[in-house]
Amino acid sequence: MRRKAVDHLLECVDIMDATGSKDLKLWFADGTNYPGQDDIRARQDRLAEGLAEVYERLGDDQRMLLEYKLFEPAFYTTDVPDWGTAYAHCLKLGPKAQVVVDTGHHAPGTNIEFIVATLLREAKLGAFDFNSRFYADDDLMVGAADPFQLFRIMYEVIRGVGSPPRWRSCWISATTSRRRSRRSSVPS
Ligand SMILES: [Mn+2]
Repeated sequence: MRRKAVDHLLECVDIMDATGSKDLKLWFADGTNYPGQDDIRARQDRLAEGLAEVYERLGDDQRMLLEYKLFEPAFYTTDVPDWGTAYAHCLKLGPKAQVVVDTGHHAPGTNIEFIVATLLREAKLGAFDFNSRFYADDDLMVGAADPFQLFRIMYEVIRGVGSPPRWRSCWISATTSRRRSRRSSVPS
């Protein structure tokens, strides 16, 4: 099963080559629902191993973008639950690996602009998914729940873009989500 999953990602890079796509954006739904269901550390080892194989396959002008989410569909552990885990994997992989910040993927009260500022300082902010949330991963239009938070995030983005030299080596891609009236697939 793991082989199949990694091969799928490698095939994605083949398609990137064919289409001229630059970014392999990854969000993993994997996790566990109950303590003891699986070995947390071993899962991280397997994840790192798989990511490394795909990273090696990337071309010089291609990036791997790793997205994190606190929970859902798993409720106990998620393999990439937060920016720290995503950052640790990306740091180990190399400069072509960067973190995706989905603004709807944090615990209530999280200081997202601090995460943005920190990742920008480290040249590890690769992309945004601009969403908003009242409860969990609501996928509402960005700024819906807290417009001032969006302002604070953008303030850090503007500061980060204007602060060389480390920022020069990376750039941000962004997508915005619209609320899906009825989800037919697992949200990312
Ligand atoms: Mn997302």
